[in-house]
Amino acid sequence: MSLRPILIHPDPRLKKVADPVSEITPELEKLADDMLETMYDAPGIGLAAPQIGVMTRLIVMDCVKGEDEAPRPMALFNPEVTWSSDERSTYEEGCLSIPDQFAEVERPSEVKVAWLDRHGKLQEEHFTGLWATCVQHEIDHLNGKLFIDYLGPMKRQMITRKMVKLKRDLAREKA
Ligand code: K2U
Ligand code: ZN
Repeated sequence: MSLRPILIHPDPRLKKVADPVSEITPELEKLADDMLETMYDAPGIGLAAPQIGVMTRLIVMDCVKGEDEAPRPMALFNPEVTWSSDERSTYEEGCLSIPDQFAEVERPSEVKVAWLDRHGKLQEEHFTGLWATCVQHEIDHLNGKLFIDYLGPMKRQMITRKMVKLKRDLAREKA
């Protein structure tokens, strides 16, 4: 397994719609393992393939909190929301592609998601709480949508300007 660099907004690849997976190959299984390693290292609780520049409909998650519960690494190929609750919840979201920026985002409190697992088997699960927020955040990444797209234009522009400066400063450090 290997750590993969995470793209920072603004980046055109983060705004593209990712391509569906036709079959689960060993290469895609390795990609999922690399994404889980990259996610845990960040650290994060979710990661979508476009965030490491791979335009494929694959997301990984592990929203288990605290040491007492066993981790639950998940890899979802071609994930789709099949049902969402009328009830909505607000969560202060962040994003590994928009470091150190947080804002409240309102989303359906619960969702049902169908996907292909790493064995090519169709799965469906009802997500609630942080898992529901995370899976919706990750599926948005597959459709080129970022959490800042739910904010007003002023706040979105302020965060984008901060990221442009961050990328300029990082580039200078490397030079
Ligand atoms: O997709 C990503 O960038 C990883 C996201 C996933 C996420 C965002 C908002 C709400 C839930 C999940 C995060 O950056 S992972 C970092 C994190 C950790 C704990 C709680 C919220 C965010
Ligand atoms: Zn994100």
